[in-house]
Amino acid sequence: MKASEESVMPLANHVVNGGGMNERVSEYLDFMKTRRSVREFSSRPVPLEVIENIIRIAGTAPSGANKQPWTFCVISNPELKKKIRESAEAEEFISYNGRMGEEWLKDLEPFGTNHVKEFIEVCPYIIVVFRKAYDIDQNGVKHNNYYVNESVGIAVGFLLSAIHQAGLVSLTHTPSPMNFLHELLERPENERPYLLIPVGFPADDARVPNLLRKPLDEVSAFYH
Ligand code: IYR
Repeated sequence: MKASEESVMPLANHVVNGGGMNERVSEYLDFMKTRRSVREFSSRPVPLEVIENIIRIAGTAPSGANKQPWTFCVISNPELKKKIRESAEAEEFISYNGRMGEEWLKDLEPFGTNHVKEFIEVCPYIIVVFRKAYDIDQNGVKHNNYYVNESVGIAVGFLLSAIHQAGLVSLTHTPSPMNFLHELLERPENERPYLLIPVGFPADDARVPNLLRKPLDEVSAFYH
């Protein structure tokens, strides 16, 4: 199918003009290498406009048929954060005490994680990402979304990069199962919780595990 003439536009200049390509991408690599998941947050406030722009950046992600099948819920309300923490910890407690196997516990050992999720209450904002399994229009009619997991995963990648660009830190937290988020945030029936992401400044004494990233030859295969 060909897009109609009226619905197309030229690309932004920087895409067409390849000058400085290697410098830009090398700088971006150095910058992204410094991004880390953080589990100890400061309660230092973050301007809401920054969070809004971070979400706008996530919203520029490609998605199946441009359906943008996501909702980013931003929670700063202390009572709601407390309830979310309690429910997340209850599920995590079960996971860490028998629900998941020995291998899981061993794989997580280097990260020093446990069922205590203090960061949910400490950080200024939690972003809970929902994926929209389908859309519901104003008349209550259901419409398909496509490649929803892929689309929302890409949007979250953009979100994490934007959080890093803002000089803030985040954690991709996956309380499991996380249906409690659907209830606590009173989301519509077409939405499913995808990830819980605390956002803020790191605690002064925050430490991160000393992780290595796999080298290029381990994560790629070239076919010239
Ligand atoms: N969701 C749990 C456990 C956990 C699982 C994986 I895989 C991680 O990379 C990190 C944590 C938790 O958040 O503690």
